[in-house]
Amino acid sequence: MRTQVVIIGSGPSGLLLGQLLTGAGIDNVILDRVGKDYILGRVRAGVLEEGTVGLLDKAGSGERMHAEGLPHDGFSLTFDGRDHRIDLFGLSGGKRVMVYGQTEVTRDLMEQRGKAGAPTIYDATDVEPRNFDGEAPFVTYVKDGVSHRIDCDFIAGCDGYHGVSRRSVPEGAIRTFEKVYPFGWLGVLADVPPVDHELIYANHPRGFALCSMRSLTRSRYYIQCSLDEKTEDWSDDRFWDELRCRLPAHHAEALVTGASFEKSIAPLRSFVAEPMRFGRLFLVGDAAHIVPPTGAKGLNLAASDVHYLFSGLAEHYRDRSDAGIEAYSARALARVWKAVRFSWWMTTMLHRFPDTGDFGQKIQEAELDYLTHSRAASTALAENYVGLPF
Ligand code: FAS
Ligand code: PHB
Repeated sequence: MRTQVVIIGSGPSGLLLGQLLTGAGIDNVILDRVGKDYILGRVRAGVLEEGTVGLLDKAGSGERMHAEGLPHDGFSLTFDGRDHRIDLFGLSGGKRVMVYGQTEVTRDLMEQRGKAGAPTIYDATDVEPRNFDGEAPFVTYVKDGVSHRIDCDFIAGCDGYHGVSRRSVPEGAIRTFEKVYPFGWLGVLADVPPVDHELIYANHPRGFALCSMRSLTRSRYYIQCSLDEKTEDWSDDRFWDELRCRLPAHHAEALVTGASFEKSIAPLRSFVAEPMRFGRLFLVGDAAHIVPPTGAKGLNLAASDVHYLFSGLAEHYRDRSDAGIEAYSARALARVWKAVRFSWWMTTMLHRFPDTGDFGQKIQEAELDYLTHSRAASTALAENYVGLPF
């Protein structure tokens, strides 16, 4: 088989890139090692920046998002029993975020790809990007016990943190930067109305908590937990009691609880691989970088990578120019590092760190007090949260 671009990974990165390429008449094949249902079963991001919304519209996948998504103009920070709203819309010059789950984004993109008749090969094992430092790259894989090869012009490694693409790069050609946080997030999904009309990020001496949502009848909650915690040790009642302890009284009293239907623990790390291009192989999204979800940047960074790579590939085929491809890594990393910084800053400000003790808690409360009483500081928070320009 031959195509113009092979995309490894059918998550948001791969599907969004595939949709944009197909729309531009650039042939592409997506390979994934698992099936659709497994991918749709993963519960992840919930907040989309305007740039991401615009790309989904451009990909023809925005209709249900606009119909069912929830535009949010702000969120609350709670600390020391107080509640302070960050007016994203007012502070960012009229920008907002869209609350719409990654699962639904993925479902919409899969549906659009099916309608376009673009090929996706699921349950493809032993996927290997090859010869990408030459002019004739190709990808091999196994499907139902049969080995296959796809010759192509370019390979997009959209296969996430644990994927094969980054691992296929010669060790000396890549540099990685990493920070692992000494805690995780225990998250639940429940069909109960959200505790508030906007998100709540809570700093508390017992640990961080986040009140989010997927709709007006489905809530997503997180509490910071130690890395040795297990979901089986957390009954719903224990989770709801701990969440109440970390919220100001008026929110704790308003909390509607119920049976969770998803419960998981995610570790938190900051990770960046440089560069993001190796000949005709490009790393995209989580394959190249990971951020702690505190700043709601993971999925949105994947989208800006896709924007830069799609622009470069379109220029290559349309204008016979490789300027965009040559600039991909530097352009993407410039935005990635700003989001990595913001996500680290939000995480450091809101979570309980074992080794900083009471002094650390007082410093965090002083930073939050300054942040919520300084227009300059709140503006900086708002413009990062709604998303820096592509
Ligand atoms: P993905 O990991 O989503 O997709 C990669 C795809 O590649 C997968 O379908 C996988 O099956 C496939 N693949 C992997 N190896 C392969 C191989 N060898 N061969 C073929 N296919 C292969 N972000 C937020 O903004 N907010 C959040 O709250 C949030 N929560 C998260 C919780 C968890 C547990 C995780 C892991 C991430 C979370 N993220 C969050 C970040 C997440 O949303 C990512 O940024 C987003 O999924 C990135 O999308 P992709 O780059 O497409 O990678
Ligand atoms: C979510 O809804 O899953 C979510 C929202 C905001 C974040 C992280 C996760 O910062």
